[in-house]
Amino acid sequence: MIERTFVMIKPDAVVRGLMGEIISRIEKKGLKIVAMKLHHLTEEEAKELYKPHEGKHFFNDLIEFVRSAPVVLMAVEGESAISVMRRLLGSTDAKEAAPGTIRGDFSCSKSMNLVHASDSPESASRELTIFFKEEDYLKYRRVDEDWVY
Ligand code: FUP
Repeated sequence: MIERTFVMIKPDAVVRGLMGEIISRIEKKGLKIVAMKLHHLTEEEAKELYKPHEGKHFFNDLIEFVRSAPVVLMAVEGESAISVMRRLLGSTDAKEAAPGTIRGDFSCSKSMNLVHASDSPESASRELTIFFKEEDYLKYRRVDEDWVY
């Protein structure tokens, strides 16, 4: 089934110059980025995004971290996009993430783990609506009747 998921390239990846690498892996996997913006999260947006973690011991540090520099917000579509994106990322704790995954290849941290992606259809829908409106999702095809890229 074609799904749409929410992906956020976190401040550590942006500051380390890994935006291109991460976007490239998403594209090469065959997923489509249908909306994208570089953005500095407000406190309200950060708290809304991580609402399910409110009250946990790492919550305040997490909010501070995701607001420490710009992030890239994306809507990503494709066959089973939600689970495919999660596998591209690897485990939350990047020390445990398998080599070949984004976290496994570029991080050793549980908190600064480079990218967020929704973990279920319910989370995807909730998270996407925080940042995007229906008209933000753009349609395109790899090969059109008139243009071959
Ligand atoms: P994930 O879905 O892989 O992003 O992981 P979680 O939803 O479990 O956690 C959200 C974010 O909280 C993680 F990306 C990193 C951070 N976190 C910590 O900093 N410490 C923890 O012990 C657990 C999560």
